[in-house]
Amino acid sequence: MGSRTLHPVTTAEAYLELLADRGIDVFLGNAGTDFASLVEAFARAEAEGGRAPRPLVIPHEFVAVSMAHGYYAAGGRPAAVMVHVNVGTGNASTAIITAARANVPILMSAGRTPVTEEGLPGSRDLHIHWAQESFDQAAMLREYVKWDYELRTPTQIEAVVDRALEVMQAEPRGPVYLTLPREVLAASPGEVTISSPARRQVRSERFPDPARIDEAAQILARAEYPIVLVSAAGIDPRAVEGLVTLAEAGGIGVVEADPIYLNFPHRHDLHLGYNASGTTNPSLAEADAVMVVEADVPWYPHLKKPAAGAPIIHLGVDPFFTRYPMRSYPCDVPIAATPAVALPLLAEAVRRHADPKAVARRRERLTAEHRARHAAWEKLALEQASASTIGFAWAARCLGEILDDSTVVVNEYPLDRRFAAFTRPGSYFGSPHSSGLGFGLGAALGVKLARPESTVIATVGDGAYFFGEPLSCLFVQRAHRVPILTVIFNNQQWEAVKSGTLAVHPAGAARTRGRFPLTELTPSPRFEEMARTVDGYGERVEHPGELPAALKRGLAAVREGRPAILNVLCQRAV
Ligand SMILES: Cc1ncc(C[n+]2csc(CCOP(=O)(O)OP(=O)(O)O)c2C)c(N)n1
Ligand SMILES: [Mg+2]
Repeated sequence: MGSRTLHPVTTAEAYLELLADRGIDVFLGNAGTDFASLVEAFARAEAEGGRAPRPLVIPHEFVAVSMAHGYYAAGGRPAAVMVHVNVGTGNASTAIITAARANVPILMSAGRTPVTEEGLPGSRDLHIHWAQESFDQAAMLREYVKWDYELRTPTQIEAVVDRALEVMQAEPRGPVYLTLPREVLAASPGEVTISSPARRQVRSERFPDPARIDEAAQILARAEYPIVLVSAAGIDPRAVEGLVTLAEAGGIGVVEADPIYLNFPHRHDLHLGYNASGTTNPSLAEADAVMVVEADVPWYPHLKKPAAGAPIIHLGVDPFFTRYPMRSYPCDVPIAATPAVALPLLAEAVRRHADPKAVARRRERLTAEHRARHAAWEKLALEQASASTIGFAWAARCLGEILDDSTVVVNEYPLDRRFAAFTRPGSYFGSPHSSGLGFGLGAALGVKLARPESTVIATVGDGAYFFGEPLSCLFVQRAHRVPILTVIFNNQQWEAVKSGTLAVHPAGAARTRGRFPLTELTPSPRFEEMARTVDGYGERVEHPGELPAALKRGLAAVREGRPAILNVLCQRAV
């Protein structure tokens, strides 16, 4: 077994070497005085060719964590984030909630105010060092991280880093939180011998219980109208392939239930739509067998449910979503397994149990449904082409038209997948269901960082744009050379809040008076002018016919390396 001996001047240096040794290649930092020895260690690594992750300065913590999220989702490699003590942790917390609910591993860390008031290298030397102390700094994030710990002594550095990386990457994955006190970072650990490569491998696929696979296969094979509801399996491209194999083996329709990845190709004949409970998905109530695949919210019981007699199968690494306080979906057959592993096995079992004639009959019926639904969506989008203002369906369709093999879309809210045909695994990233607004911009930068060869488009509502710390994101695009095209679907309001009001009070005063206090975002800023602050490209688009060419101009700018913003003035649906 290999080992390496490090000769760090400080613990901070040993920490960075360890991160690099363990494959952490980016360090997204939002620094304060707690970073003293890390800044010094990065400078020494730069000067002396030492090993360290690439340091990127990120002007807002929320953006840093969102970037780490996108970086992992698009590239499969976790990043390290470090923020300034308790105050930086506060700013990062929304993005940590998002990563937790999406099972995205992030090595989240923060400094700790110096413990000692005098006497040690790094002891308190500013007013903030008293006021920034917390009794329990990790308490702020404890509900949303899988593990938290404080590095108390340099001796523990390897064990602590390895424990953090191990826990965050064990299934179900998620962020961890490590606090690093200033004196410990500044201390001289002497010679440090570490095992290298690390002997803490975690990758181990979860195989399903064969009896449950057989049970599920019999249910799916015998049903007349079986459907799959899937939200998040597509983070693993193998799962997309597995789902196609299963659907074809059994003549099973697939609905992407509020998808946060591309789970199933849009144009596949067995794709039945995008929303489990809404009017856009009549399948749910008709289905006589339902399989839920990595979907925390497969349907909304308050609005629509599967038929009472339909057996329900749940497949996922944690099909019970054990970190959710309350969730009561019926589950007749649980399959706790990695979808990419379980789906081909299930397809095989379905093939064994199914009558090929029945499969062909189901496929025919589903294909007809698929075509009818797609034709209706196409009609709706095209009707908006000649409207006087830009509708969301038309905007989504125009965007769909410019997608090519190198384009990746990160969507926060407005892009309706019915109108934009995504087909490639890894080409679409949506906002996780905890919906801490602002995720999209930072996540898109993380995607670009992970896949520099891709053209990345962030689609956001005007509301989401405000939340995303847009100036920080523009800074990052230019400073770290990760330009993206941002398309703002600007309806000058928080339409979701209006719709929510109408859903609860369909005949209330807000509706009858046509007044929705706390939802208006007027007068709307000239968002496109933000691009000028970083020598980027900005354009305002108001008419449906102008949108295709404007998107092309935006793409051309971003492919030249300039951040681009399209402020698309959209029609209000409510
Ligand atoms: C941090 C945070 N604050 C508030 C909300 C509540 N919220 C959900 S959707 C929404 C409006 C989003 O506005 P926009 O992006 O313009 O999309 P639209 O609703 O107009 O389509 C708000 C405020 C949230 N999800 N997250
Ligand atoms: Mg809006």
